[in-house]
Amino acid sequence: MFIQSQILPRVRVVQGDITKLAVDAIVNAANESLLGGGGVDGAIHRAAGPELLAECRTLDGCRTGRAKVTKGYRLPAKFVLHTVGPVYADGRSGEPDLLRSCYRECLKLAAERSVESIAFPCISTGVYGYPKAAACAVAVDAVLEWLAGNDSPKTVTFCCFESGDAQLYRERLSQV
Ligand code: AR6
Repeated sequence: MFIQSQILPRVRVVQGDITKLAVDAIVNAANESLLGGGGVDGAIHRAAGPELLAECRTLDGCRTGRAKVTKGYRLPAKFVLHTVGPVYADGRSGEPDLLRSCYRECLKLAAERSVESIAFPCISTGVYGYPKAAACAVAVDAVLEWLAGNDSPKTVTFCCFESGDAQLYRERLSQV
């Protein structure tokens, strides 16, 4: 109870476009090439400008479940943490561990850069087909676990593009 009362004020849920958020770092749900795509990846590259792609070309891709960092360029955010969520097959092919790893790796990179505020989209729940409620449970549990053991980042935003997703996150957080 004590731990939850300390942690929950550090978490918020917003509905909207992650490229507009004035946080220190936003997370991109990318693919292993890190060379752009559709969904939130496309939106982030459009908003950041071509310098983002130029830096991504120097990174040599990213494995599923891992993360790499770039600057934010024309975004309000100073950093973009590019992570690659799992493509959902049947839920028994390592997807939950890989998705949990995306959240942890981003939080670790953020902490190493003393990032105070970070925002996550709903990784893997678009093109990659991860069931939304199951992905939400993994995301919330991974973030709360990290916050319980670490002072940085100070705040975590779950940025949901769709209102149904925001509802799922609010419900999950109200249950912890
Ligand atoms: N702000 C916040 N969330 C967004 C935005 C936005 N501007 N646009 C979409 N979403 P997806 P994935 C949400 O498909 O499933 C790309 O082509 C969307 O509603 O972007 O991890 C990459 O290059 C959904 O909840 O990412 C990869 O090839 C969430 O972002 C592939 O898609 C994730 O949907 C990655 O697939």
